[in-house]
Amino acid sequence: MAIAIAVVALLVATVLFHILSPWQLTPLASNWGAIDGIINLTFWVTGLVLIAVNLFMAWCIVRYRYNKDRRARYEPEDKKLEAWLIGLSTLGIAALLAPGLVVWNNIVHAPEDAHEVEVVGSQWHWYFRYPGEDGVLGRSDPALISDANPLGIDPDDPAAWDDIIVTTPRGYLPVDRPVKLNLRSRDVLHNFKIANFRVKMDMVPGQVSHFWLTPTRMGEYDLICAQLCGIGHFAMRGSVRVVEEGDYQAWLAQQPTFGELQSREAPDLAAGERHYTNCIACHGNEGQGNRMLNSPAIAGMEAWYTKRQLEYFRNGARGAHEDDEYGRQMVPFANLVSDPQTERDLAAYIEQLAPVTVASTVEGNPARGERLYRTCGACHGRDGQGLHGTNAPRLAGLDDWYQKRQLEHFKSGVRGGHPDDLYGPQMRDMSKIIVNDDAMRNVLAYINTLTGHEQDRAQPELAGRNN
Ligand code: HEC
Ligand code: HEC
Ligand SMILES: [Cu+2]
Repeated sequence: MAIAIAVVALLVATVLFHILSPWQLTPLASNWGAIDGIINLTFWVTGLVLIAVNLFMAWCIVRYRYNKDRRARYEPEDKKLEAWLIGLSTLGIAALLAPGLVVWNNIVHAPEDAHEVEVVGSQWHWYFRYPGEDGVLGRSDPALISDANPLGIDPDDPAAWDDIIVTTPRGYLPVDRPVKLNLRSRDVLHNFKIANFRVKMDMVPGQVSHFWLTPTRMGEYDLICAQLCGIGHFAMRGSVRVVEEGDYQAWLAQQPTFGELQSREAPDLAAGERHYTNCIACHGNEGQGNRMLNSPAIAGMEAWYTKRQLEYFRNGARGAHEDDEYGRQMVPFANLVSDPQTERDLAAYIEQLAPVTVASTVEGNPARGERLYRTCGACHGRDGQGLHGTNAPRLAGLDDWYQKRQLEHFKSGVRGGHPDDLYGPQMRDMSKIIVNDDAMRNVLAYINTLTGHEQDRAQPELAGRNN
């Protein structure tokens, strides 16, 4: 009897938990209410079976409890009962699966009037491509992927030149317009998932998978990767903002086209050198840095990273936090170089300065640091050389006192916490694996031993195709 009561009590608790649980579906923001319908149907079918089976079990425990006058009979065959059981389970399972087939069929067949957008997954970032004025996405080929052409777009296809390339993990979609999403991957399996849209889909290297939806609700939605895709998987986050058509067009107009990116003039190093005179006072005439002025060595810093930081100093994503007294010093100087051509020239000049050997100021155990650095190396490169593919800068040749300050700032949110900071949040998550001062000293002591000479070995599939 006690067991029967326990079974029923457990059943009641389970059902109540389902109804009262704080973990419910996020608000629906697409036309795929049908998915919610299927989820509900699944809950109803499995829920009714759960209730029936448990009540039956409790009833059996009471009805057939031990009685010394009763003898059990062995009855292995009961055709009628079996027919009933098979019939009912068939119905239940068909009810579970059949509507899914219909909905799936809808999800992968975009309506005629859907516009196309491409999303590309990469360890551990998202890229977007919009078709431009002709409404057609140009051809792409993974073999064409390079630093200057991160999505491997085919320059020989005239339809590609007006394609709009978004390299930040933040895309836009217009509200109430059906969109067909074409999904690609640059490296391994990823999965495009926005919980509010309800649908998700794998991104398979070498293939284009697709589905469609109509965003129905304005707002910004978290985009996550739902496929365990390597060490930084959890940091692979982005967002999609659903806005009015007008805001969408205005945003698109601000993004560069593939043609613009390809035809940019080569940077002018002499002009870069002239602009660099503004920086010498703090960063030194050879970019060697100056500890007294808290200014790090920047010689050899990758141009893409320098440009990103200067932009962050200007738009407040870096250096605006009230506790960022050193970052704040950079803001006026970043403002000096807001012209895109000036910034390109200057960044190119800094990149070709020979990296300096920095003096080590921390004492730690490099052997221990090496273990911890294996995780860092997945993004920053095994030799600390920096990997453009993962958007993580060079660490070799960067002063340890400066790195320590940055890591502490990432941990406390002084850096990487601003809503306009698109790459810092990843490093914020990662800084938390440095659990204490010892770990900090050890990993920095190890980074001090790195030369940064090694080429992009952590991503051979990208490096091999650069030429
Ligand atoms: C008044 C001194 C000063 C001047 C002048 C100055 N900087 Fe800086 N810069 C700093 C400081 C201090 C930091 C470190 C900020 C921090 O700790 O977050 C820095 C950081 C940077 C960074 C970020 C480095 C990294 O590894 O993320 C870049 C890039 C940079 N400066 C470029 C420049 C350029 C280009 C100029 C000239 C246009 C310039 N700086 C002029 C003081 C200066
Ligand atoms: C998932 C990828 C990833 C991993 C793993 C990772 N980082 Fe980073 N890290 C980044 C990115 C991206 C940035 C650039 C952030 C930005 O642009 O502001 C960065 C920036 C940094 C910076 C600031 C560099 C500068 O010039 O200011 C330091 C220092 C750093 N990382 C150290 C580490 C250490 C140490 C580890 C291991 C404990 C680590 N990172 C692991 C992605 C990663
Ligand atoms: Cu992924």
